[in-house]
Amino acid sequence: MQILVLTLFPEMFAAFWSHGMLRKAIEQGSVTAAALNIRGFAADRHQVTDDRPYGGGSGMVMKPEPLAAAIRAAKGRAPDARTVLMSPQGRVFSQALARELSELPGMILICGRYEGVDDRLSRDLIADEVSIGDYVLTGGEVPAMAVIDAVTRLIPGVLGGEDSAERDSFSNGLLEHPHYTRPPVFEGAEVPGVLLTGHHRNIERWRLEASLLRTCINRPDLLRERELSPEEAEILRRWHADLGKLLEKAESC
Ligand code: 4FV
Repeated sequence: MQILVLTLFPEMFAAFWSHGMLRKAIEQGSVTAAALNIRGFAADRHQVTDDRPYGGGSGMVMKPEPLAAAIRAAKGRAPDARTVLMSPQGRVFSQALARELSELPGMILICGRYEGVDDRLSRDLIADEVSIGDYVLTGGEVPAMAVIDAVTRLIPGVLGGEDSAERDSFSNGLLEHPHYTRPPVFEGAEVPGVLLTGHHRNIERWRLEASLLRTCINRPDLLRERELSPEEAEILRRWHADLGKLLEKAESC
C-alpha cells in the first residue's frame, strides 16, 4: 500500500513510522509512506496556507490553493490512492472501515489545521472524509496516525502469525477476551485455571464467554447491532436462566 500524508508538520510522522509494526511494514515493502508539507505548495513568497474565514468568526481556515496543489501532486505520485480528509464531519472510523481501507492500493491522508479546510476542496479533490471520533483536535495528524496504524496492521503479511488481526476486538463485533501471561500468580491474583489446561476447545469457549460478558457490560450497543452465533445465543440463554434463579432467590429475601 502507498501512503501519502499531506500536513503542515511532516516531522510528526518521521518518528511515527520509524518504530514497531509500521517500521517493519515499511522495511518489508508492504507499505511505502511519505509525508508532504502543504506549505511547500503555497505559491506566494510567504508560503501562506491559512486565512481569515469569510463571514467572520474566530480562528483561521486552510486556503484551498496550496491544498489543491498538494493533493494534485500526491495524486501524481499515487494515481490509484483514495484521498481522505481527516475531519470531525467525516464518517466515523471503525475496524470495518479500517478493513475496507486496507484493501486499497493507496491512501492520501489530508491533515487539516486551524478551524478546518476551505469546503470547496471537497468537491472533486477529496473522495472520502473520516472522523476518529466526536471530539475536536487541533490537527488531523493524530487521526491520520490512528488510521495508518489500524489499516497497516490489517495488510496481509504485516502482522506475524502469532498476533493475527483475525481475533482482534471488533473483528467479530465483540470486545476481546482478557489476556494473561506469566507469572501464574501476580500479587495474589491467579490466572483463570482453564487457560493452563491446554484444552483448546475449553479455552476457546472460556474466551468467547469472557468476550460476551465484557461486551454485555462495557459495550451493550455492540450486541444490539450484531447477529448472535448459535453458541453465543446458547451462552446468553444459560446466563439468563442462571440470573432468573438468582432473581427468584432475591425476591424471596
Ligand atoms: C478530527 C477528528 C479533528 C478539526 C479542526 C483538526 C480537527 C482541525 N479529525 N477526526 N475528530 N480534526 O478533530 O478526524 O483542523
